Amino acid sequence: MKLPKILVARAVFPETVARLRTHFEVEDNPSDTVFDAAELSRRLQGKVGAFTTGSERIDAALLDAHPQLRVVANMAVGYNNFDIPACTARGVLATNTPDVLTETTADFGFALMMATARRMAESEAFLRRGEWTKWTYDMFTGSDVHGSTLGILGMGRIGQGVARRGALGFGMRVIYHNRSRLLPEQEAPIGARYVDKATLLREADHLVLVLPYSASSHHAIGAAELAAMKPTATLTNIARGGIVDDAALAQALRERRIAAAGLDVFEGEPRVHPDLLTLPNVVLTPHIASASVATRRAMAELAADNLIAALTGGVPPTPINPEVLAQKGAA
Ligand code: 8YV
Repeated sequence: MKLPKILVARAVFPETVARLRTHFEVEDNPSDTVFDAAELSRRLQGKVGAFTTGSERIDAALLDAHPQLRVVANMAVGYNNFDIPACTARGVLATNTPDVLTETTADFGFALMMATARRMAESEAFLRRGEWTKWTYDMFTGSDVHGSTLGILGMGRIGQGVARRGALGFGMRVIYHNRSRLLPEQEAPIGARYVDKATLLREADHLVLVLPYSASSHHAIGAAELAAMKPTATLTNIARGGIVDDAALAQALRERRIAAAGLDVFEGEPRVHPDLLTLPNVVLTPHIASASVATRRAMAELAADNLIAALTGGVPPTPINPEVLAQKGAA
């Protein structure tokens, strides 16, 4: 029997690829080349499914070139690399990997915020350079995390995870802004207060960005927003590059209009704005917030579960556009 053909667009756990091979004829990418649009299109010839990461753009032009494609399974919770309306219009199911990475990503967001507030990267670099010759009363003094005001922009699952850590573990006052307000029973255990964006910017001691990227969140934090923050505040971005105007942030950090930033994501990554690389008061990590071994395995397996279910008549666990399944059910 001929197996359906799929593409695994990036290197992933061999066990996941082996599992996919029990259901499909798999073209994988063990050398982990990041395909440009033309190469991705070439590799998708004859494929009914694609296992993707945030690096692969699935847009209308690609979908039009591959009418045989039925499912695109992203190994990521974020899916700004997918044109969802284009997928839905063509009956292509899109899936992502929510939930399995929530706590791991919230751990990292909190760690990055703490590293930023307490100047961990800057002080470690100082020590490694051999510059530590004596204790000094104000050496690398930062700002307290415990008891301060935690601001969350984007209060989905990961945002709530960061808020829980702050409120329950560190006695932080939590304020947040989001498209929609949480239910009272979600706000109450963490004492979270819904505020408008201007209040969030003005009152947060530590602002953490956890909102999805879209045209409407592009440069949600730019020069004006940075100017509205406290000069002692920190900004942490574990969401997506492009939500922050990195050039404006570099300028604000240079002029100490905010104290420091922690960035796991960048506009145009893996390129990083050169000014950020030269500044001491920014902690930079290479998009690793979900990178615990257990969570990356869970993400890969969930993406595989989605592909297998979608192409073998099962129910995909985490569809982004379930209306495609409803259309198929009705057909
Ligand atoms: C991924 C992420 O590692 O899930 C997301 O949205 O940003 C990360 O967990 C990355 O997108 C690679 O797919």
